[in-house]
Amino acid sequence: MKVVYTCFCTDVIHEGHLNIIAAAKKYGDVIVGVLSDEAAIRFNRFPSVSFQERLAMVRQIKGVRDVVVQKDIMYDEIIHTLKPDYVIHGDNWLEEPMKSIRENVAGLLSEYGGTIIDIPYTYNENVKHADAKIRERLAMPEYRRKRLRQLLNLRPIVKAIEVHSGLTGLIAEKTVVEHDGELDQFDAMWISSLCDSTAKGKPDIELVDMTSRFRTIDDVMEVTTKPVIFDGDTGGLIEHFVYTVRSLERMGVSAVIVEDKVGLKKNSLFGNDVQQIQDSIEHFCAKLSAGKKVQLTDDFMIIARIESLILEKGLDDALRRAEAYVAAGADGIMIHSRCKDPMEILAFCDAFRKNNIVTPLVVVPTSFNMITEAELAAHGVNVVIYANQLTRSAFPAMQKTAEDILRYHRAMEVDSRLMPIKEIITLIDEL
Ligand code: SPV
Ligand code: MG
Repeated sequence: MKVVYTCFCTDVIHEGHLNIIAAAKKYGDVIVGVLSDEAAIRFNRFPSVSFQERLAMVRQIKGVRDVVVQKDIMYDEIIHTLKPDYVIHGDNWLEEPMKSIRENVAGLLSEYGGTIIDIPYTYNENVKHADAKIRERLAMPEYRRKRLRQLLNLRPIVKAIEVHSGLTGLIAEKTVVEHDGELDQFDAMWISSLCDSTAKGKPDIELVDMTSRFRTIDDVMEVTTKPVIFDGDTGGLIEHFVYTVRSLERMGVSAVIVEDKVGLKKNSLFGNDVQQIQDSIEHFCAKLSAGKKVQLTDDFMIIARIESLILEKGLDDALRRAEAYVAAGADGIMIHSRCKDPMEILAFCDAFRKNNIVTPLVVVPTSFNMITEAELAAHGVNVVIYANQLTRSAFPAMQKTAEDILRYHRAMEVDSRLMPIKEIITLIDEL
């Protein structure tokens, strides 16, 4: 008997999958691979059921001879092991970003004369409904909140990008790229105080109040499923911070990052060019402990942000604070720097990791932007936040368009750089 292989990356079996199995059976014995969690989250949604449940679900399909684990998105290992005569897949993999997977399979099969079978991808009302149900489930607070902790266990480094609206949320949610034969996407979203304020034309000084910041979170959450890390600025008064923690946790936010500053907060990237006051270790620890005390689930994280390097207080001060904040209950440490050279941040990470290998480390490489994710991970960093790049790329593009319309007294000259209306409409999902 010939062997036909297909790989499933799904939380429910619907008629689309059964169509694939029915078509596959005509060619030989069917083996189905179930994609591991680690691989699935590189380009697909976070699984809403466990890997074991997905295996069991596929094992129940009639007509499947064998069920195996596929550990990578690309098929190298599985094809070398199984040497299938055929690999069958829905024809949706003829398009980006999955095209590169098909190319990978074609190359591997050509080594020994195997064949690809593309069958029409099934997309009807039932499939659409099943898909929407998974998305809705992933967006529910109880599923979304714990996702950051889950990702910290699954990803070598969790990648978050700044969002401040439904539209930027959709970009974070849906952007998947293929590069050098690998597929990748963002894991999480950062609700930046800088960009949330900037979008409202306001300075980043805790002027945009919590009610408004929560509205932004809600706009983002309405159209996304990925976990949210909230920039909580200083957290305000301890008496207020505890309410913020409760609200964020209830909304399904995964983490709040609070910085150890008091008084009028200014953006860290100003450093000592403006007056900024660092909190005392004792007072900031009291804030962290108070927050930890009121949270109701084990999912929610309170991450302490250390401003010692920003305020030029030195590495020892930063390390002393990190130790104290962890002892006070912080679930993670964010270390910030505005040096262009990443050495300052890396020195902190290396020193911190000498005595602590478990507490997640977060960095925001806006100034030290030449460092790669892999290099940061090698120094013990767990979360990288691209904190403002979407806002900083959109603003000049909008400004240039406005200038050119004024310059030419019509819109024709700008049109070639605009997204077609048809495309912008398809960005938005309809129920
Ligand atoms: C933000 O994005 O608002 C931050 C990061 O707090 S930074 O602007 O670098 O201080
Ligand atoms: Mg901020």
